[in-house]
Amino acid sequence: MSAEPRTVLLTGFDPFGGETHNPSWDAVRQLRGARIGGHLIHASRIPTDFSRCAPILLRAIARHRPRLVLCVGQAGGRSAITLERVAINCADARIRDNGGAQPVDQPVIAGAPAAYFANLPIKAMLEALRERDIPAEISSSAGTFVCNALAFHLAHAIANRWPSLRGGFMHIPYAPQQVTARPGMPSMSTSIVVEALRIAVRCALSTAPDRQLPAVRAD
Ligand code: PCA
Repeated sequence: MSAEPRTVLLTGFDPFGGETHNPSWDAVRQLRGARIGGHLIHASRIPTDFSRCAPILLRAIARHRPRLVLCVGQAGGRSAITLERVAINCADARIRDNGGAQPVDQPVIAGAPAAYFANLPIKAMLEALRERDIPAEISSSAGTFVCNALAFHLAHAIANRWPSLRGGFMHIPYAPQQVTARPGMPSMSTSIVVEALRIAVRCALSTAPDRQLPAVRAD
């Protein structure tokens, strides 16, 4: 009998808000077909669109049956990799998504819980990144735009459909080429983000339960 293929699913987003690139997809796509911790990496590109993001994610999970899902998105203005602790059942968009929708104070999933915690070992991942000199923080808000919505859909699917799946969300800073005309705005090169993804995935696959460490980010 052949063993189940051991796989990890990484996702990144389409550009949005007038950008021509989204560094999350630029990083994630570089790991497609790689092996990390004995697992084959699948990569899915997710539209920055409230209504279209979840079906694409859920189809990719059903197809690849990963042990771990790490969704990645751009958080312009943040200076570090941020490991998201929580996803909330609220869509409140400052700008239109790529489909033209701009929900205001809507639930992501009507009737679902107010919030879910990521079931990843985020403190161990934080420590692993910082040990390798990659700036990283815990975040307790993924915002209320499409990234939070995708993180919420993922957590809801884990809670209801795939209880043995581990999954969560990582926000990354702008790439250097996005900040050339934004003086003072922090950025992180895609090669560092790719290295951070390798470290985070390897750590998440090999750590359970999480480490008990104080948070670094206060929000
Ligand atoms: N960042 C947005 C959505 C897509 C992305 O990369 C967010 O933080 O919600």
